[in-house]
Amino acid sequence: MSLHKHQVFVSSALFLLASLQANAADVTISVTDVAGTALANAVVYAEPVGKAAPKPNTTGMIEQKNKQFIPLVSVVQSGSNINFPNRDLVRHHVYSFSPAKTFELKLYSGIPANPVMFDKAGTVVLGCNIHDTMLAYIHIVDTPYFAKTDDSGKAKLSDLPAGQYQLKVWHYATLKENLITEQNLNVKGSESASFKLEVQNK
Ligand SMILES: [Cu+2]
Repeated sequence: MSLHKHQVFVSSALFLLASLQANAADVTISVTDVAGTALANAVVYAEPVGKAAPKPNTTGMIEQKNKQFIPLVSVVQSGSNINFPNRDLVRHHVYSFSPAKTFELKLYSGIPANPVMFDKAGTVVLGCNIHDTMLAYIHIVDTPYFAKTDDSGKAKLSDLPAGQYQLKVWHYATLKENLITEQNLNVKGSESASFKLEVQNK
């Protein structure tokens, strides 16, 4: 191998390494309450600064089972569809009065013919006209980079391209309703971040 070819090989390898790192940046986020107790079901998401986010092409699902919505908290990118299959023998009447999406699926069994499109960022609170205790939340975000914290209060955003983001968190039980807490995030390699939220006792 000539010196010239060798240099080309080395710089290609470095370039490949750099792009692998740039494409594989994971961000680990930890969410607790002010006392330091892990908070599950927090929605965390990273909005690219100064760049349009890639568009979604996903259909989610919120089931009704044993007179409960499953899951309690969903997060989708704006422009996503959600199906609302009823797995119970009783009929449900799903509705939302939330400004981010006002809709109703009148008394039905089985699977509705069409999913519902959520095209605006914000929070949607779901209820059932027949069963007052049924409650669920959909947080709609303008980015494909989102996750929910698990029981240990941890979430991971995978494969973020390098760059600047606004990292945001939302939890349904924050003292101030619909409070979104945010911090700057500069993704260079794998990163971590943490949030402490004021939530109501549950
Ligand atoms: Cu119901």
